[in-house]
Amino acid sequence: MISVFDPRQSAHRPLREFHNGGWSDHAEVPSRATTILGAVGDAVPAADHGLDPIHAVHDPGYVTFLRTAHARWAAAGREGDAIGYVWPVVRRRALTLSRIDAELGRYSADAVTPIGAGTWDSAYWAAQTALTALDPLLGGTARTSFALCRPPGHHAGADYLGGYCYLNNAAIAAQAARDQGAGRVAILDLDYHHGNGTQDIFWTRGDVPFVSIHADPAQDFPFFWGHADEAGEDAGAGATRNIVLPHGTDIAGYRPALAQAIAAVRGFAPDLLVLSFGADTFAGDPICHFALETGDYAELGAIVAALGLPTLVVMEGGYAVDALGANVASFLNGF
Ligand code: OKP
Ligand code: ZN
Repeated sequence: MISVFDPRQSAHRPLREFHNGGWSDHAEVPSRATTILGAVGDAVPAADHGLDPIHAVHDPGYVTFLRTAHARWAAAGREGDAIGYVWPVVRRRALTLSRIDAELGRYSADAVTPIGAGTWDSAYWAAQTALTALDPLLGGTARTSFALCRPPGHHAGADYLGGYCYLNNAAIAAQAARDQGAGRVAILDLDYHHGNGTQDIFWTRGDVPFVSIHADPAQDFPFFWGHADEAGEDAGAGATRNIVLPHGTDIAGYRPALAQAIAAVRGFAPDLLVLSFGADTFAGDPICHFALETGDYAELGAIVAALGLPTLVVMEGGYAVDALGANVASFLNGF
């Protein structure tokens, strides 16, 4: 299996996180990626595919905001990371304002996703990492590849950041595959959290079906998306499937959900699979509440592999840094 990792992804180093009403260390740390790299061994760096495939998914105004936000925050006299603190609530009229404080609200879904001096570079190279890992699948020289992306992407929508995510790496790769001739590209999201950004991006489309297993959003982040009755609209009606599980779910509870998700993916008869893989379903994850064990990931990998599809595995979450390398390696070995 080909793995892609780009060291420029380590420039993103969020200083701290607003957590339970106070500040704590940010959970999405650079060592997440390097510990996975250590466990998977060899990886090639990303090749630059430019901005076009990013703009094929994300609003150019949002991309410019992301690229320039930290410099504008600093120019406004602020120290540290740029973080939004005022949002245009539902039913407020759409205003176009250029003040950085206003744009942070316009283009973000939460206050846990800081923009620092290195954020754009890392998000850009994470997207390039996914695109680079896709190439051998499209070229027919590999059946499976692993994009070691950081920061993660599945909470980022076409014009918003959130949930530690800035550019939606999986969506960018899926769209690039479509644009290069893949007929139908399914996205299966096995991160602990619902991939609301991915769901939003493909909500009205039938060519990129989205299937996700995640913690019930009635109980957990991102709360406002990912409920079982959300199924897509217009040409996308029925092409979104959300399978929700309660806190405490272990492999015995996860297995039937995965069987259901696999059946859904198979039903869409895709030409290619993009797998948003998070290891934050691990029992020891510090911010999540499922109970999978390291050995269980090999079973998950084998079950997904049995679909027999060309598969791009895109790294999403996983915050138990000490076990993260072993969990990802278990999944990829099982695959
Ligand atoms: C990103 B990915 C605040 C809780 C906020 C955000 C979780 C983002 C997860 N105390 N949690 O899906 O792994
Ligand atoms: Zn997650």
